[in-house]
Amino acid sequence: MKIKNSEFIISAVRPSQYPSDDLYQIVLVGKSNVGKSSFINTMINRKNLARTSSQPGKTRLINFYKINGELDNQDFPFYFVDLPGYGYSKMSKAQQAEVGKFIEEYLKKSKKISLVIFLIDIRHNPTVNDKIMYDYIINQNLPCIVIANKADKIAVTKVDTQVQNLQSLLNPLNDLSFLPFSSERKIYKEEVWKEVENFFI
Ligand SMILES: Nc1nc2c(ncn2[C@@H]2O[C@H](COP(=O)(O)OP(=O)(O)OP(=O)(O)O)[C@@H](O)[C@H]2O)c(=O)[nH]1
Ligand SMILES: [Mg+2]
Repeated sequence: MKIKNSEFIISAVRPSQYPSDDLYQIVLVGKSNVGKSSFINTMINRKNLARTSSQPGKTRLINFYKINGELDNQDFPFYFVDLPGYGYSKMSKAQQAEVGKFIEEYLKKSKKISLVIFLIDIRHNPTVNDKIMYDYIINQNLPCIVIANKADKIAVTKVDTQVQNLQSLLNPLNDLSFLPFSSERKIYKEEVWKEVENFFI
């Protein structure tokens, strides 16, 4: 994928603020701090377009980034949509429920989702909240790929086995793509782009 330009469009808090054009929306879903915003920056070669933080729970809005969106651009234009992370333990239960509702509202009401990129941490088995979110995505019939992020945190020789292990836990049917990734080292980027491009149809 050639990234020619990328720009921040809007931080939405309600569906009426979602972009109304017909561009593909590729949305990042995952627990707080798993690396969603960093993933966007890495994929589009920008240091800090999507706001990242070492303090989880930073992204509380739905941020839309338009990629390759200039008028004369013949390359696939699309949005990366950065959702807030769920499961931030320092939030009260009520705040966590509110974030959950927010995520669900986007996944239900945006009619333009062409792909959900579901991020999990390669080091750990999926959390209870990961499982709930994963089941929700599948039950909504949303197209989805799973990214095992922070692959730099484990030995290179263990990456493949761990990705398979995570797939067997979440997707025993083996019918989704599971891929490793690392924003820290910027590795596996080409493999992930190749997979994402399959959803541009
Ligand atoms: N080692 C390592 N750290 C990463 C990677 N990706 C992100 N991080 C770090 O993890 C922290 C959280 O990254 P973000 O991209 O802000 O995570 P997020 O999922 O957007 O978090 P919320 O917006 O709070 O839901 C930051 O300190 C990042 O530098 C990775 O691949 N490897
Ligand atoms: Mg974020």
